[in-house]
Amino acid sequence: MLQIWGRANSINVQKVMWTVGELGLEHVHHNVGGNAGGLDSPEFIAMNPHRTIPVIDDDGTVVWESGAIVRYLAAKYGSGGLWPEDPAERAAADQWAEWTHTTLQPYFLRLFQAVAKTPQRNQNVQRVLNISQRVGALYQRLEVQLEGRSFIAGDQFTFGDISAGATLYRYYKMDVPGRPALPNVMAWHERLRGRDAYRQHIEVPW
Ligand SMILES: N[C@@H](CCC(=O)N[C@@H](CS)C(=O)NCC(=O)O)C(=O)O
Repeated sequence: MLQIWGRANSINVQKVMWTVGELGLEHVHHNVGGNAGGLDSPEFIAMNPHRTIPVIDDDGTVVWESGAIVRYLAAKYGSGGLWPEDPAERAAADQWAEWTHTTLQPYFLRLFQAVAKTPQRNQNVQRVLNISQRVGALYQRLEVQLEGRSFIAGDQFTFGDISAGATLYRYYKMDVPGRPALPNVMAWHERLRGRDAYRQHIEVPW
């Protein structure tokens, strides 16, 4: 059976769990990482030498890196749905997933650390504003992409919505100064919030 390692409040684990939820996959979840520890055990290192979560073992197929796991699960269990069969349609989703991992998420996590993980009295107001502006400019790209589209690659919900979509709960729950008005992103967020797996795995306290 599919096994997943990683604490439920890690954004990278959340992407995987959201995917598992969308696909309705039976699984066993191991709570490791953060206060639970467990990433330095020889057994864990044998699965993932980088000692990070998430990791999955799908009947002997071990995969680490959240983006790779989401794609593996979508390709294996969601062909024609989460995983568009047509390479061009798939690339339309994949480019946004890749962009999220390489561009949006690193800046987003800086903002998250500076706002949500730093007591207000210790926050550097100017630094927070600078990061917020950068992150806001990146969400503006999503705003443009979502014009006239229900989901990131068109009318169908795909794995491309999962990576970028996983940031939205935190972005709107945090007290972010200078957050721009993003009507298309907010409408997309509402559509994602209508999905059971999103609410179960993404709307998790950090
Ligand atoms: N690029 C990796 C990043 C993995 C990563 O840094 N995971 C964090 C959690 S989000 C981690 O393992 N932190 C150590 C811990 O939680 O103890 C991925 O997407 O899977």
